[in-house]
Amino acid sequence: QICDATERERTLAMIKPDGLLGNYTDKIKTIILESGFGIIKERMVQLDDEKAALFYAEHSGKSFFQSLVKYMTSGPVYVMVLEKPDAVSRWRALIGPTDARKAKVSHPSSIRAMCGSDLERNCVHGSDSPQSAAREISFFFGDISPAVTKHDEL
Ligand code: RTP
Ligand code: MG
Repeated sequence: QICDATERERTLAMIKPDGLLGNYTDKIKTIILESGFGIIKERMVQLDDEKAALFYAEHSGKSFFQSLVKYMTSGPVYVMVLEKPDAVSRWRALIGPTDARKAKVSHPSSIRAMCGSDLERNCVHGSDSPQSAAREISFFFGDISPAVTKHDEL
């Protein structure tokens, strides 16, 4: 049992404003649960410019940054902490490529193919590494209990 528990990994999943507006939340959560992820935490958040810019700080120098911040603040987002073995890469595989327009051709059963529109409006986010996942999970949820719980000593 301890062996299984230590193989667990967590990632941050987000339904972006276009996903919420298009009423894809229940559909996406069903896919998540049917794919064997546990949903450890979840909440709806309205990002402001400062928070959106901080979340995507790695892209701050890029041409699409201002547009990205505008998109990410255009309505609420729904953030979830997902857990299962290889959660980071498994969730990235489920959502598909960044450009939803291309996803509809190359990965038609992906989540971005289902609810995204183009390179920017791609309806979902996934952490790109375990390090990013740790940063993004604490960004939205602060310090939460770790995946492996130590048994209490009596
Ligand atoms: P995400 O971080 O949201 O999961 O997306 P990703 O890893 O697949 O792509 P990333 O390169 O991290 O880009 C972050 C988000 O910025 C928007 N974007 N716009 N117009 C453009 O050239 C462009 N490129 C990226 C997308 O919303 C992308 O998800
Ligand atoms: Mg990214």
